[in-house]
Amino acid sequence: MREIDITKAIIDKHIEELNKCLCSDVVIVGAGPSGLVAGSILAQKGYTITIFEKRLAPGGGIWGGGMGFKYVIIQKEALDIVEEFNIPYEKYSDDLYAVDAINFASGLILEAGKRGVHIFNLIAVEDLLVREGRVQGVVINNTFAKMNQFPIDPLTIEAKAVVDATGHEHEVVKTLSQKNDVTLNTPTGKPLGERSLFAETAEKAVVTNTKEVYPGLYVCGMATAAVYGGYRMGPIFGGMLMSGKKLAGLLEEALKA
Ligand code: 48F
Repeated sequence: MREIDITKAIIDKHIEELNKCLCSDVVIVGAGPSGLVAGSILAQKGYTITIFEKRLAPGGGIWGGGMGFKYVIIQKEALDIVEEFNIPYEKYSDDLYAVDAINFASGLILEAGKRGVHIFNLIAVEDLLVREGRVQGVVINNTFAKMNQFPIDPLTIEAKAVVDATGHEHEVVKTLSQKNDVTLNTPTGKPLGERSLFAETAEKAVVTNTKEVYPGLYVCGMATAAVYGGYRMGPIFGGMLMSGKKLAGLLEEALKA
């Protein structure tokens, strides 16, 4: 066994997979719960789905549970999605179910991989391809290059649709709005900013506000709160799952049209 054969295998496989994603059907930015659910549902239907995650571990805000206590809560109405992803859960009360955060994150990630979602970690989306009034792709860079502000030029990926699933940071919508003279589909044309914690209202709004925010750019999960002025909800995750599922439906319709 030669060490360079191991190296070559890794390089070959990485480049092979990245090449498959150059013209993706959908690029999802951020591998949190909403992005993973949306990507998994669409990949199962045969679409080429690429998720770029800037951190080492996909899973976003799931891993830390509530304040580092390792359970998260799912409400009854989102339980079908937990079951679809084969994630173990326990009934806690009439409408609240407890899920071990580690099982939850790893279950969503594994299922996404099995369904053929291309997840690339340590890659940050730093800009967008905007042409003729439409988002047509993303501009990506190595996370360390971005963190250290090294002067390294990025690469680009084309997509029929791009999704901001970056959570509280709403990095994609923020970048689009700050760098371009564009009007978003919000009351002011700009991101409205997130409001304080109010779980029940927040959970409903996350689903309602899952939509196309600018031609070719969709928003799901916690990013919807930052873009549309929704409330935080804390460690209850049903809204994230339902947002991902709703997004998959919207994108399927758009991709068919
Ligand atoms: O925040 P996150 O988990 O997104 P989400 O699907 O879920 C939110 C919940 O986790 C939690 C909550 C539930 O009650 O409030 O916050 O909306 O995951 C977002 C992911 O996006 C990545 C980030 O590292 C995280 O893993 N991300 C953020 N900006 C970029 C990015 C970027 N520019 N490029 C790539 N990944």
